Amino acid sequence: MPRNAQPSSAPIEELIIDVLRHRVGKDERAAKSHDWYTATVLTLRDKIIDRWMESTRRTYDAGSKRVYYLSLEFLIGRLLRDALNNMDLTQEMDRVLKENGLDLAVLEDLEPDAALGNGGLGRLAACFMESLASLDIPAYGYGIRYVNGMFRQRIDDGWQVELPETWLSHGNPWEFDRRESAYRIGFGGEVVASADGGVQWRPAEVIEASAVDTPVVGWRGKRVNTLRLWTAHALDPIRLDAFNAGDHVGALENEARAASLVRVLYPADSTPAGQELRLRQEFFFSSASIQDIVRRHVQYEKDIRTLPDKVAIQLNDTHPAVAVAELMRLLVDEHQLEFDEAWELTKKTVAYTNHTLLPEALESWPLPLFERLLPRHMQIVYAINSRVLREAGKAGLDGDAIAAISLIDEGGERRVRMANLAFAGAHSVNGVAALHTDLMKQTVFAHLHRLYPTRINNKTNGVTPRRWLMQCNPALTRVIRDAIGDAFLDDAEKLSDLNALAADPVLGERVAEVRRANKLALADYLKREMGLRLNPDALFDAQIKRIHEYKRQLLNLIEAVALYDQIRSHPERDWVPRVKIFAGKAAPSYHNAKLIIKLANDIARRINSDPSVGGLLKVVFVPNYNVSLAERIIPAADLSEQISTAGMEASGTGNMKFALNGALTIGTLDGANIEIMERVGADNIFIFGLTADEVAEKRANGYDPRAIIEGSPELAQAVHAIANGVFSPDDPARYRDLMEGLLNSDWFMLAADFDSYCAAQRKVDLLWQDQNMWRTKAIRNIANVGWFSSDRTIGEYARDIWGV
Ligand code: NBG
Repeated sequence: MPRNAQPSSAPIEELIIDVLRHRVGKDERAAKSHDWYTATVLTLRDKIIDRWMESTRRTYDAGSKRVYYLSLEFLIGRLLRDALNNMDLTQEMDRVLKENGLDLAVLEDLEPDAALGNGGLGRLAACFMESLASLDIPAYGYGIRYVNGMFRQRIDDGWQVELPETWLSHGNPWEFDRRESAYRIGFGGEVVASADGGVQWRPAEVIEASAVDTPVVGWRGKRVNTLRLWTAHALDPIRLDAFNAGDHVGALENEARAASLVRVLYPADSTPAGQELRLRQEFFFSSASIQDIVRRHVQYEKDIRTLPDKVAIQLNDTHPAVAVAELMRLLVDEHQLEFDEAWELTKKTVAYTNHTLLPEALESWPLPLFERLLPRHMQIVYAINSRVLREAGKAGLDGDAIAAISLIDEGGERRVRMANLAFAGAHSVNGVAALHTDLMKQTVFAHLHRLYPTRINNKTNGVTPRRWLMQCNPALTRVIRDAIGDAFLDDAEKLSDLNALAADPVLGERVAEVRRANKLALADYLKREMGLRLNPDALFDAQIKRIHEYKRQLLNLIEAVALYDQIRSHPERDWVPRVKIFAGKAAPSYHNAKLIIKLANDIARRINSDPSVGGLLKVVFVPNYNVSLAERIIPAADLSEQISTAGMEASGTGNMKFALNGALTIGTLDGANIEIMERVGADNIFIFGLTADEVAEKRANGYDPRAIIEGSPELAQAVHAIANGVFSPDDPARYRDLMEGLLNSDWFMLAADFDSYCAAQRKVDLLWQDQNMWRTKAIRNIANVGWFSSDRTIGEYARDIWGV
């Protein structure tokens, strides 16, 4: 790439033209929007690079401890607006582009979403990266550069269709290919005795991991950290002899096999993919990251024994748990440490975050697969296990407890339990909301918790207020600045100054104006994209998240059907016009979740075209939910649906984003909803339904959903209508099994919560009739959720877990 002729301190108007000509290769007059987009990013990137180098130098000079965040997912979304905002260059760039006849907003829309994640877990990793940089903490994010990230969702006749996401098809101007930072990643083979008396792993297959770096700019450009994503290459990309012999495709097989490793993100949320490829991906990125970390440490510090003083490794869920065994292998086999010393260093260096209690999501691998793919790691896992089980025996734990603690699941087909490996190999194991952490202690990790009672701790999730307030809702940000000044921009908890103004009618009016403008913008967008006509004065009610039975989109849909019946039966009542907005993807193999998407679309078609509800109720399913769509919907929502079965949503982070933008929450006492309620006050949130204890009690002592359904006329009517094909006349039996599931077992307790959910919805309607009161409560929400900034969360990780 030719060098930039202008120093990056020159004014943007000069830089951008220079970049356009010399790096994009276009004359201003010939340049198309996409060329300008690339030039804009590269110009900004040059400014960022200076800070990046300065940050790295500073860390190096100070000999600071670094944080390494290992995550199979980073759901970063678009970067342009984020980076402009954090570099404080939005206005200047906007002006320069205008002078060239361009609109920054239009260019922003050309950026594809980097959708390298499924949902909350991946988005959390992205928020954490931003907060780490904003808090000036030296950190690397490590993950995989998927060529096709999360699938693109199309809705065909109401059904989800999955298409590959081609986010890299126009190149990615943010990234730097670091072919020199490459590591060999082995698979299979055998373990042999080495000359020094130890052992050596001789893999049968070796792939090269090479780094692709993206700068992550913190707030006010304070620090720029690195997101390092690994891509894969064959050591021997083309077998020339085969090629010359005429096998033109076969000669490229090695490269194709390597490339397939980083092709897709497994589109499974809270369920293990179960495929060998997934385990290969996990080892591939964990090994590359650990090798990179150890290399950097030894290069700077010269002494492997100081690893925990300079390195903190955070495992984002169990996906990178094999990193524990890989670090052990490097310490023992490559750095010749004694096993016990290596084990102590590993535990001091590694920490683990658990993100779900769903039993099907606790990863475990069939032992024969693990052993075949990673024979040396299998030995290490056994050696770790024998130490852990000896400690358990010494602590007086009984047979059942020991079986539960073991890294090997011996019940049935033998499997390696990755969560137990992560727990054993970490000095800290944290949950992501208070309730979730308590339940971890009581359920999945009960026995490990008895053995290591100080290890589990809580770090309630957070979201970055830069993206989830300032960037997605600039108008609201302006109103808040006018009301309380700028302090909240640097410390989200200063939003609490709004409390004094919560009942101020002028502020209420301004907040309402902003929301109305955001609703108009969303309505416009949905008209363009889906041909829908929405009333911006209706209550916008949004449930946007992965489609999963525990999240209970079905509860919301059944309530829509019941409401539809009520409106038709009682047209004389003063109904509040409502738009129910749904968006989310279902795992491709998750039959019921896909059926729920179809149901949402079937219900929407029926209700939206029925003149007898006269626009009082609309149901919308917006296709292809992603970060950018969330940024449009959240600022336009009046009501946030957080209605999971209590005890099942580890935290939720959408709940925080909505509240920060002044939506009121209707929700269960689950995940972080509880902490949101504690902060905004029980009067400013609509809580309904069973508690986690009540759910557990009912599951243990028998629960009869059929009796509940038949005893609730509104619910019975809705369930029977859906079951009998009222919404699917083309296939009347389509939802019969789904509804039978509710009548017969209802694991997620929709029936138990239905009446109380409806009652809460009618309270929502009632409050809506008093707009002044609604506005006050909305302001109270904004004022009191500053604590859910990921800056606060990262501050706690830094203090309690990483010691940085
Ligand atoms: C998800 C939980 C959410 C939580 C995010 C981030 C997984 C495995 N877990 O409740 O379901 O908010 O993690 O912690 O994706």
